[in-house]
Amino acid sequence: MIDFRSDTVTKPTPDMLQAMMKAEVGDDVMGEDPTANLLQEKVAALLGKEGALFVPSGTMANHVSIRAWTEPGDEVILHKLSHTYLYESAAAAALCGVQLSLREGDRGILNPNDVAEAVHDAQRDHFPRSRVVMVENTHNIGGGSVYPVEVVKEISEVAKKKGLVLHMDGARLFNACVASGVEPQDYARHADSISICFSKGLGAPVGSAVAGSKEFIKRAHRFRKMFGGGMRQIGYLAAAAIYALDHNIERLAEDHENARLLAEAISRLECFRLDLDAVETNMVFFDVVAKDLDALRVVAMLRQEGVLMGTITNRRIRAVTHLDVSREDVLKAIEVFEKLFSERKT
Ligand code: TLP
Repeated sequence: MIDFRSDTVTKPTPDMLQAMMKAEVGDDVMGEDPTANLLQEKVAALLGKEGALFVPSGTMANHVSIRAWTEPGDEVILHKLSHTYLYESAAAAALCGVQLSLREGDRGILNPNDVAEAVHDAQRDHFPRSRVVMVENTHNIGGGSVYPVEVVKEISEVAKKKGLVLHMDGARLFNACVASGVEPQDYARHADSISICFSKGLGAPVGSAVAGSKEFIKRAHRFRKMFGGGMRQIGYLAAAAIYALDHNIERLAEDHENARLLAEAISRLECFRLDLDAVETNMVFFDVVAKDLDALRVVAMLRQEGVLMGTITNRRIRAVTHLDVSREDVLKAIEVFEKLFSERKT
């Protein structure tokens, strides 16, 4: 099977497993896991922050951050297609007690003026207290789109001026960095807190981190424990994350090239609609326009031929490239597409 369902599906390579097996470990809830501590220092340095915290997932990274910045009844401003709104089991409501203010924006990118307008007047008790602006970089459902760093800067200036903080969901920050040439620190300097994931494009089996000031990390640490994310001998997992940071960032460029190759081939088929300009990183979104097909049917046909992709709506399909999809795999997938769909009309 050639698995384009997500970059979360990668399995550790033998070298990564070796690094995991050699890890020195201790009880991390007691702060005594040397490898987790090393990872946290490394992440903090990479992002130019005072501290970092290893957490089990991107979802937890976002919610220890939101909870650390807010009190129940506060409001978080974010894009209406953000992962935190669509795919995190309403944790913002259930675990943090916050209200989400959903905004528009081309391809998942918020507009600084719109953010400014969304902030409530802090003096009026009728309104929720606007507290956090959240940006997702790259933006998943926006198409794997890269936040221009100037836009992040402008949004952070709006936030600061109005007394809010900016949290960046950087589950795929390194894809954004590799695609744009912007350094991780140069994105992170505009964010009061930032999450990254090791288990997406970077190929580790588990894990994410959040970074920010010492004070923020202290609060996030408390909520990690409260949310059940205090883990013990996690050096084995932290070693995989360290390996991922050391070896798997630059190679994301290959995933981006593979995504483009796949996108170009799909865009030539009449029964699909695909905007090539929207393919900026490792994600390819396309719509089924043929009347006698829909997304579920297309995905089922591809599966029969050994190609896995995911549906987003009944017309929209997502394909994600990653470490476990080679160029040869992409070429094979293209052959499958051509075999199945080149004769189909709209
Ligand atoms: N995204 C997954 C699915 O949950 C949809 C995927 O396959 O893309 N932020 C962003 C931007 C994400 O894309 C994801 C995962 C998360 C956070 C959550 O990470 P995990 O799955 O580690 O909780």
